[in-house]
Amino acid sequence: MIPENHPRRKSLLLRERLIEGYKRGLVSDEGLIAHGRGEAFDYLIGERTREPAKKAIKAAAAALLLAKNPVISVNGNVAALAAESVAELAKELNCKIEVNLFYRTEDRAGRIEGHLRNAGVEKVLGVKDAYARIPELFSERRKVSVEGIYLADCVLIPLEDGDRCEALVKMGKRTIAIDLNPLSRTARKAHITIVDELTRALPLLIEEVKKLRYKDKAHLKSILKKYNNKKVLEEMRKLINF
Ligand code: PTJ
Repeated sequence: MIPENHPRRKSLLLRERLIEGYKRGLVSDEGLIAHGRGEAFDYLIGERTREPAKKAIKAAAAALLLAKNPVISVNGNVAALAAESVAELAKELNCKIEVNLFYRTEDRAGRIEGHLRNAGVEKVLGVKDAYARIPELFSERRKVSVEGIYLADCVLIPLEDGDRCEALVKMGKRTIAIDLNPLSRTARKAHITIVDELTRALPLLIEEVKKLRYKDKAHLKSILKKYNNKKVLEEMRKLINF
């Protein structure tokens, strides 16, 4: 039992959600460790959404609204922590959702699909249809759906590894990362990097999509033109004070 007034209650509840997902076979063993790394960075950024992340969230919303074929990539941690927000964001954008796992097993992919369906997602790609391959990538993450990530022009990649992020960029896709580590290769390679905790960032991204939805394309393009990911990462790094 976590006391109501515990100063780090939210963080501890998130940990419990991840462990619950682990017990249900959604999260890999390694996913627990990856979460710990995220927690450490979140502690350093003050466990709140900082200004540079808000700029990245706005740019991400603009990019997703401008995309012709956006896809949200979901791994075990993302499914366990934020299935409902992923479902809501996909609905707002009318975009596809694809399961893509680093430590891929067909059993876990199937469980994640079921979990996403329970959260309201009608169609989940990347489970039975991951026949296409991302070139020059050798991890299990190379396996993608033609209908989804393979043909997407914009991919939201929360908690990604650097190799695949780089490969997606090379394929000409606009990539939007959510990663608490501003120093990671994913953070540096993505076009837009939201350095924030996933379950805080997604609701803010949904709000921003709702706000920008009725703006014309020129307005959305001007947001992207003004956005500078390198600068945003540098601002985040300074906030952490490395
Ligand atoms: O489900 P699978 O098989 O695809 O595996 C998923 C993990 C996350 C285990 C896999 O992608 C992995 O090993 O990731 P990495 O390379 O450890 O990178 C995860 C990144 O996400 C790290 O930079 C963490 O700091 C960051 N991170 C962890 N938890 C969160 C986070 N960023 C935002 N929100 C979080 N909750």
